[in-house]
Amino acid sequence: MKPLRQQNVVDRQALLRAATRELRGPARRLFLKHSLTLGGIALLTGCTPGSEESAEQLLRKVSRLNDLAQAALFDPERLAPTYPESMLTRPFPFNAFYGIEMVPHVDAESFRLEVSGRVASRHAWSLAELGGLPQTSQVTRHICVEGWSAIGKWGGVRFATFLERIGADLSARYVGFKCADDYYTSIDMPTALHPQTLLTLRYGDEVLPPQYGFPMKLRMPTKLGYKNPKHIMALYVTNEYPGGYWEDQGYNWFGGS
Ligand SMILES: Nc1nc2c(c(=O)[nH]1)N[C@H]1C(S)=C(S)[C@@H](COP(=O)(O)O)O[C@H]1N2
Ligand SMILES: [Mo]
Repeated sequence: MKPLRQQNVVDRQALLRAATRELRGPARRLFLKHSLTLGGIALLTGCTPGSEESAEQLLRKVSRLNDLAQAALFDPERLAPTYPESMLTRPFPFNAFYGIEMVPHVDAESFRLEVSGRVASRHAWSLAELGGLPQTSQVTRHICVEGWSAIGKWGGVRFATFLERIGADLSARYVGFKCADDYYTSIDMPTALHPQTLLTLRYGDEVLPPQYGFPMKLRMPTKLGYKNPKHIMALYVTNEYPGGYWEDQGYNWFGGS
């Protein structure tokens, strides 16, 4: 337990150094004094709110600072709440950037999960192979920024186990996901390795149904709904910031709950 905590402290300091390095002299002093007035934010981000365009840029930069803060505060050992099965929300809500009639239907037989980037093995995984890895399940709350939350039960492989199997570079910054609809997103490596982050193949006691993301959904009870990709077709490990479908339209990237 100790080494992980120490690691986390080192990461926090590294992040703080990275954040302060980004700042110019007067802004750094403001940052250290915690005097985050609007003028302070303007200095901190190098943006002056005035025109609509610069206000937008300003908000994006504040959101990226927020990512650094959330990453620094993220505790890789802290568990999100779990619930008894008696509290499952029925029916579990469906949500996507399109209506339920547009849900993609992926062929189970021919499906292969593509793996690329900073990994030792680019082997593409069949559903049978993924089902052969150690399975676990959990009952957690999914929170959507559209104003609803629901408790569901998902089962699958610990994502940390999967990343180890493919020989992923666990010191890389991001894991990116490409989905069967045009959705895409990406997460930070500490969250990818969190013990409750599961590559899920099942919902409740069934194979994950199409509307909930067949063939698989990455389920993270430490992140908001839009960070949890459904219909994953490909994933990659990278140090280049990959963004996401909603994130590129202004949603906060870290997206912790
Ligand atoms: N591929 C894909 N994944 C996605 C989305 C999407 O539109 N496409 N929507 C996200 C959002 S905003 C939410 S709230 C959840 C909804 O998951 P559910 O349908 O299982 O409730 O999926 C997330 N993952
Ligand atoms: Mo959502």
